[in-house]
Amino acid sequence: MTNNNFAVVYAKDYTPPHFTINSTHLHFDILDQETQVTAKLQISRSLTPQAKNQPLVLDGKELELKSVKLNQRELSTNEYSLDPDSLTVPNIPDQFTLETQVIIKPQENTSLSGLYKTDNNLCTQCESHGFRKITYFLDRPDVLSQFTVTITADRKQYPILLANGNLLSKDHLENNRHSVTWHDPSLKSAYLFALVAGNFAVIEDTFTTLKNRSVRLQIYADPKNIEQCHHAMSSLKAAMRWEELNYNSEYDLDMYMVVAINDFNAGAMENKGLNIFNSDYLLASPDTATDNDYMKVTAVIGHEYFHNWTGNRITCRDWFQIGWKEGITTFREQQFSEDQFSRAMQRINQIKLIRSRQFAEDSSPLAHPIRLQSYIEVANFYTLTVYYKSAEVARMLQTIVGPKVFREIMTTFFIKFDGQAVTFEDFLNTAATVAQIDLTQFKFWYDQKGTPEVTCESCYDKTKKILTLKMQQTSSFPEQQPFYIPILIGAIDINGQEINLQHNLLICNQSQQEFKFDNIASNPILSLARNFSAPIKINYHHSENELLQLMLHDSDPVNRWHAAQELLTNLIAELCIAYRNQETLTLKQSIISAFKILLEEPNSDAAFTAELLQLPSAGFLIENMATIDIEALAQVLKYLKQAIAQQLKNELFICYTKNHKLLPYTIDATAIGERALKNTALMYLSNLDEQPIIDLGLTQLKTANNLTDILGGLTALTNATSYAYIELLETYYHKWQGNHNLINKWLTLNATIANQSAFARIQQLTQHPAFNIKNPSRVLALLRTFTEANPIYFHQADGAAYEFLATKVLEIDSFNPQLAASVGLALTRYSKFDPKRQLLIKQQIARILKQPNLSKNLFEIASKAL
Ligand code: HT7
Ligand code: ZN
Repeated sequence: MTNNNFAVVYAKDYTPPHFTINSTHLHFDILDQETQVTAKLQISRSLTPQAKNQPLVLDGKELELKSVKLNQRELSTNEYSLDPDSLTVPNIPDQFTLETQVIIKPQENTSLSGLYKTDNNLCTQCESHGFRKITYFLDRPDVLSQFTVTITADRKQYPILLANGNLLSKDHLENNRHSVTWHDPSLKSAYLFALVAGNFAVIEDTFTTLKNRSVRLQIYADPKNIEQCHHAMSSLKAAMRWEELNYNSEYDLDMYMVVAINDFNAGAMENKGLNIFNSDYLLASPDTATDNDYMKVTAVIGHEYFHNWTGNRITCRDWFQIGWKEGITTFREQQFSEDQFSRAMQRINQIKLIRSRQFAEDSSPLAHPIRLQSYIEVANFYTLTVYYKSAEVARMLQTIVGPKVFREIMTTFFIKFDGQAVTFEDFLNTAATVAQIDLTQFKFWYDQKGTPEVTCESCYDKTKKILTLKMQQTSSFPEQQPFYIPILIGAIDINGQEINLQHNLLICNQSQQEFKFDNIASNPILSLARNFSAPIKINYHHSENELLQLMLHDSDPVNRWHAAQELLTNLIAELCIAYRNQETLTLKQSIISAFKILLEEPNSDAAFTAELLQLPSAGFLIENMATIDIEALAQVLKYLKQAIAQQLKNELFICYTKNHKLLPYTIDATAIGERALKNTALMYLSNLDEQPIIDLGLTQLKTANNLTDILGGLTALTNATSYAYIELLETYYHKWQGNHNLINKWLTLNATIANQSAFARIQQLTQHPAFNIKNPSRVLALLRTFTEANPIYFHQADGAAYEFLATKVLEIDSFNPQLAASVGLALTRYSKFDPKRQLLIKQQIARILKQPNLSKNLFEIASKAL
């Protein structure tokens, strides 16, 4: 128990369930003011000695219990006991049927967990602990049951009634009501249960598996948005084929349904055969979704589909194992996306996320290993570490064993553990057996927190032609064991030519190590951790000239980009010092020349060139600079953009014109790349604040046939200091106000404008009709974007933005604790800041902790943050 009386759950306390639920029959009677849920469970006592004589304890929360029947006999209230979290029935046989009837009120459920109302429809979210808010059950992932679900509702209000599996029957009832029954033949955990009832339109397609089985595909959405579902449908078919070709796994049911809703606490949910999506991650049309949104839809559709094997058919034994299902699925999603779009740009975006946000999590008070040891509220741990660091660990395993063996590991695992609830050990043991390697040390990646740092020193002996590379591994948690780190290495010479090394994969698995390479003809420029082969920080001193060579010539695109970022980060750090010393800021000619080459080189992958030209984000700089001087950083970033624009005006303009093609909108890699590059050029140019550039932005707005270009134009115009953009934003609000996703975009755009009025604007926007604090997408678009994409103004010196955020977090906590905890995370990333700012943030955390009736979600985040 914590001092707030919240129980802490420990991984070491896991015990197998005392009962199994062989079959589950649910009946939902959806009425105006309430829903009645009747659950008939066929239960058997487990054969383990510990299960003997145990009472049945079912999880249940916020349920109004009407009756309990044991083997059809109604129990009197003294034959069972109830507390706020459970129903206990003592004295039960080894095999029995238990029937409960409860009343729930979805229209009053604001937490978006369990059964809840969204617009005028009903839907469920059961991961992690939502099912217990629907009925009494063994709500734990290692209890797998076969579900049959009947839903009865008004025919007009709820014409569509969906649940997992196959449709068994449909009936018209009296009083304009109807009823449907669904049966899911697969065994599934309760968290994968789903129900949707409401008024939706549908698009349909079929997918024929390689074994020639036909699967019916349906995507449901609000009738006015149904035409925006075609991209999701083609992505789904691509994902299904990709999974067959790459992992040899076929879809198992006859139907696969996806539903888009507007109120959702995450991106999407992989419920068996009935995925529920936040509409932000499903709907796409040229004028409502950017290129990034299109790619996101493909990625999330893939992610939820890939869960069918890694998560659903093979599930987690307990919630401490979520990093397994989320990591491996995220890795598979990334592989899929890399195959669909620009590989380099996809990988760079994954790395950006890790290096700016996951590393920040690792260095915050909420740092945790991929496999947690304890939690108060597991919903707080669907984190960057659990998803993205875990995906990097899966990728490292692939790097170590090679793609062919990795695939063999996966297919062997699928066969061996199908239908089971597993642990990380089950996966690693399979991997070790198939690859015939010892993964004991590799496992530390799952159980040790923090970002390892590898400090490298190289020495080249010109006469013997030997290169010596020394590595030292350290961690901010000194008690930890060294990690098993695969470091892909390459080298180029001074002319940018690749130098052949005898080995390209180094394993750094000790605190100190030395590697030697012979026959190295000339002094090599090292390219370390190619393709970001491990989620680590590398400390290695490259001279400015070496970084320029790597940026222009490395054969590894990731390290070309990495070199550019390092070069610019070093430059920004130097300029910050110059700014503080009141020196004149100047931009090095070498960087201008390199940018010139990039702008002028024929771009076979324009999306990649656009990435190379980006300045490191403020978030990345905060995480990676030794000291943070927010005021200096704001001025230096402004100066740098202006200086680049001034000195490369011609080249940027030509690049813009070359890549600005008024063609019909397509989402192929070439078109996406050209738009990215052109909008990068426009963004730089907008810093010149000159009328011809403003006109260019305005013309782009007028002629654009897609949202990427519209937002490119709007971003440029809001960036140009002298342009009166307020009116323009209002015009777009009126243009977009009927569309949920466009209003999210509008709020995001407002929240990213990095100028002095940023914080005042955010405050005002929380009162704007566009904002709705009850809708997670709106809250994230405005508040999360402000804290993460506009950190310079979130961290303004007086701490007013911290106080404002804490107030909003407390308000949200009263109706949606999960969302409150997620937004509140911004107040836990303070370790990089000066003592004054740290104090101001901590005061707000302390204020949160003093609040009576704090949810356990927010309590856990805030108490750990102090
Ligand atoms: N597995 C899903 C996680 C999720 C979730 C977790 C907690 C609370 C609400 C949630 N909604 C979805 C999504 C995924 O990773 O695919
Ligand atoms: Zn997932």
